[in-house]
Parts: sequence; C-alpha cells; structure tokens
Amino acid sequence: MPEAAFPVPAELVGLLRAPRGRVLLLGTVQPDGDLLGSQIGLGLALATAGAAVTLAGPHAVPEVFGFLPGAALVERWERAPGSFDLVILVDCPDPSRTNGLLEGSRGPATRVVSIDHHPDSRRYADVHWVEPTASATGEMVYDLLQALGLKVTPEIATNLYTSIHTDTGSFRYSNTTPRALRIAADLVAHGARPELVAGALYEGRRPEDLHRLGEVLARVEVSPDGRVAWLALPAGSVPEAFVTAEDLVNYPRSIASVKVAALFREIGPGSVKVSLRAKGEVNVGRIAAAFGGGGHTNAAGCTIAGSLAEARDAILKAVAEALGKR
Ligand SMILES: [Mn+2]
Repeated sequence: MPEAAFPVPAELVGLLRAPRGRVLLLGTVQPDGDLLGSQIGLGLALATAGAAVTLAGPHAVPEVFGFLPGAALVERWERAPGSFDLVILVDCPDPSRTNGLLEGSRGPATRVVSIDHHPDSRRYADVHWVEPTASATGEMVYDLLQALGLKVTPEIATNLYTSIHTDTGSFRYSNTTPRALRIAADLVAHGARPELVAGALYEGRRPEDLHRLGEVLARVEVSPDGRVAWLALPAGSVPEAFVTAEDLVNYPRSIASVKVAALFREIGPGSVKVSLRAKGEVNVGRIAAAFGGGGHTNAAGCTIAGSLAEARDAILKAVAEALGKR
C-alpha cells in the first residue's frame, strides 16, 4: 500500500497486544454503520486473540445493520453492570452519547481508549487516538489490526468494509481517498462481499417502505435560490428504523443545485434532531457546533430545544449566513 498507515499510538498497541481482564467495546446512542462495523470488527478480532470481550451500547443495533456478522453479540444496556478493565470507544466524539454507560463501566483502575476520526473529538479517554483525515473509524481499526498482527477474517472484513462503505456514502463523498479504496479492496480480498453489503443496506425494503418513502420525499423543500434543501418531520410521522435505513438527509442532498441539506426530526416535545450535509462549500460541523452538536465538515448534527419550526428557522438562518459569507 503506497499511502502510509496512520501511526497507532504505542500505548494502544501495548494495551491491546495482550489485553488483561475484561474488555468492553462500548457504543453510543444511534449507532451508525461506521461505529457498529468498527465496534464489532475490533471486538471479533480481540476475541479471536483471546480477550474476554463484551460488546454493548445504549441503543439496539438498528435493523438495517442486523446483517453485520456478530451484530447479535451487541448487548443493549440501560446501565452498565459494573466496571471493566479496559473500555474501548470507537467513532464516539462525545462520551455523553453513551447515556452514562462510560461512567458506569469506568472504575478507578479502568483504562479508557477512544479511537475516532471526528475533528471535534473530546479528550475523555486515557488513550486518545484521533485521525480526522481517516475516511472512517473502520479505516483506523484496519491499521490497528495490522499493527497488532491480528488476522482479518471474512467476518471482520465485512464489518470494516461496511464502516468505510457507509461513512464514504458508498464511496461517493470527498473522503473517498485512494487509501480508503485500497483498504476496501483488501477487505474484499479478505472476504467482504460488496454486493451483499449493498444489498443489505439498500435493497432490504418492503413494498410499504417504498410507499412511505414516496410520501416523505413529497415533503422536501428547497430555498428560493436552490442552494439549501430540507425535510422536516413531525414526531411520530415516520418510524426510527425507517429514518436509519433510508438515510433520509441524502435525498435533499441529491438535488444538483443544493450546497447544504438538512433533516429536522421532532424526537420529543420541544426537541428536534438536526442532521446536516454539505458538498464542501460550507463547514456544517461548525454550524452544528454553534448549536451544541458537532461532526465533520460535510456531515454533522445537533439537537435543538424548541419546536420543529423554530429549529428549522434557526438552522436555515445559520446556513444562509454561512453560504452568504463565501
Ligand atoms: Mn465515522
């Protein structure tokens, strides 16, 4: 591989080369394909190497990711059953996203590791490994397995391939680097099946899902100048599993003239979850951060207190200002 691997911190290699005691791979609320692929892929690799591994998170694995080999190993916890010797978080920039599970599993002697590619990753761990130029956390886990000399089985390959596939938008976004593609190729050589992953992610619909999608897409709105498009969904209008499976924010993003797309979802009374996508002209990570959230330049999110209309107006104003400044 011509491009150099990301340098794995020596302390991390030391911790994982012969992991002692109980190891927890901890997920977050609303786990996405990168988080799950990294969590399960690394978990399977460490388990094969002889570690006592537990996989858990505050939310269940979304149905659409149920095909990941090892997905059934991920436990859903309301609270942590006790402390672990080693807790590893992947793709988690903010520990509050564990809904208290990090605090619950972190004892006085616990070592906490964070492996992440979010530029705004907080320094909550004992060992922080952050590479903002990695296409996905799964790319970093691939490097980690190489550094540890761990074998990439077809099950591990499928998980890490799914990480890179989903975080690059099926190899369409600007983070689709030569290296991301070469690693994906190597993962396919190790048994990942692109057609099975794409089929599970995009061709698992039931007829009623397609009809629902038609109704939802009819609600897409576009700004008069055509540069911003959004979808605003009142509470209960679509099931959570549908939103996850369809990656709804990508539809307003797919309009040619659009520079910034947004999805507003009322997730409770006075609480609106916002997903933002850009095409390189506006840093939506900065906009989300101004509202207490965060993320990447082209993909970010936040949760806003207020009505659906208030959240929409506040974000669209901030987006218009960011677009205007250019
Ligand atoms: Mn990611």
